[in-house]
This record gives sequence, structure tokens and C-alpha cells, in this order.
Amino acid sequence: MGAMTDASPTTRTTPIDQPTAVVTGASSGIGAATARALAAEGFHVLCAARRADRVQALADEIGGTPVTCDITDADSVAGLAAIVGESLDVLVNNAGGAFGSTPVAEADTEQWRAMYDVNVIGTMQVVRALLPALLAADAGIICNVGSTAGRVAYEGGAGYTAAKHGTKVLTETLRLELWDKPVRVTEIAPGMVHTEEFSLVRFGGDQAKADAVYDGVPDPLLASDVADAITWVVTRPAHVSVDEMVIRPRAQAAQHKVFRGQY
Ligand code: 8X3
Repeated sequence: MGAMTDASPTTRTTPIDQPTAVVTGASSGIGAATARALAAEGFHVLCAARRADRVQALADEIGGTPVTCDITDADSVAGLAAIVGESLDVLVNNAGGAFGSTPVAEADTEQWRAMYDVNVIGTMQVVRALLPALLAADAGIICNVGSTAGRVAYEGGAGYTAAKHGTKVLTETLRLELWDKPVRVTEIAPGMVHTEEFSLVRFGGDQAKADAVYDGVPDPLLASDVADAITWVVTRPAHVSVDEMVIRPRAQAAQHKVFRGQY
């Protein structure tokens, strides 16, 4: 998996004075919205994801660079690093996901492995490969997209909550390890975000189950809301480090306390 395809150039073509950003999982949802938002802020965005047609279309739309990349594949990530080159200002580690919702007693081992692979190991592999370029930028920032699932437990969610707790701890550890380097490390932890794919993927393509998650909820967050938060964080002055930001819709006071009705 993860072989580079013809959607990936061998170099990027960034004007010399334009800041650059990598967004992983840029093929849809929060990733695509973040790529658009950063491009609107003047960044040259390297749009990285597995689906070549989608990253190509997005890069065409925003004047960015498409990179076909599977973050769980170290060779594929090395290809991303080669395209990034010597310097990188912003890394948004957004690629991730939830697969399945069974209780621990009925857990599907492969789904759990896949969740740890993409949410934790994949994030680590991208950080490891791109950190030299971020340090070369002298004011780089890493923004990992975690989740409120990395803050609490909920029934049927353990494979995902364990992985997103992993994303959180990876982020905290990285901030400690880079304490004397000119790079900031942030985690954005969204709650309920209504994207086209997150719940659909979690429930194996069952649209009715996916729709039920948001049923009656007045205004769940949209991908653009989270992209807005990420853009704000990464455009603060270099001495301002936002360690973490939890962002939920008004209707979600806590993971289990979701208002479904009309205000
Ligand atoms: C998604 C939040 O509530 O599905 O990261 O765990 S939740």
C-alpha cells in the first residue's frame, strides 16, 4: 500500500517567500477544509492523502502541490519528505480515523491495529520524517488533530479512544522533547464534527448508522470550523504556543451529553 502515484510530483514549486504547509488526510473533511483555509491565508499547501484523484483536484483548486501518501507506509512518507525538501513552516497531522464500534469483548483485532497504525504510528512517521525541515524553518509548528475521544472513554469506542489518547500523549511527549528547539507542538481535539466520511467509515459504510450520530443535533461542528481553529493556532506569532484546544459544538456539553432538539 501507499505507493506514490502520478499525482505526486518529484519536487514542489513554491515561490521562495511563500510559507509552506503539509496537511495529511487532505482528501476530505477536516484535512481538505484545512488545506483550503491555509491556502486562503497565503500558504503553499502540500495536500497529502492516499487518494490521488482527490489530492490532485484539491491542489488544482487551491494552487497547492498534490502528494499521494499513505502515512502508515514509511516509504510513502519518505516520498512526502522528499517533495517537502529542506524547509517546512507548518505540519498538520490530520490523517486518522475510527474503524468499528464494538465493545472490547468483541473487538476486531485488525480494526484496532489499523486505528493505532494511522492515529499514532502514522503521525509519528510523518513527524519523524519532516522534523528536520520544520526545524530548518526556524519557526515551525506541528499541529496534531486528536479528538475529544482522546480525553474520555465511551462504550464501544475503546479502539478509537485508546488510539486518540495515544495521539494526545505523543503530542505532549514531542513538546517536551523539543523544548529547546524553535518549533511548537499543538493538539486540536475536536468533538462532534459532521463530515461526509468520519462516521460512515467508522460504521463500515452504513449510512443510516452514520446519520444517526448527528440526528437532531442542532449544528454539529463542520470541517470548516475545525480548519478555522487550526488556521488560527498556526498563524499565531512564533513565541505563542497553544498546547491544546478542545473544540465542540454548542450542543455537545460533554461526550455523552449531546442536545438533540431545538433551542
Ligand atoms: C471524533 C469524536 O465523539 O466520535 O473524533 O469520538 S467522537
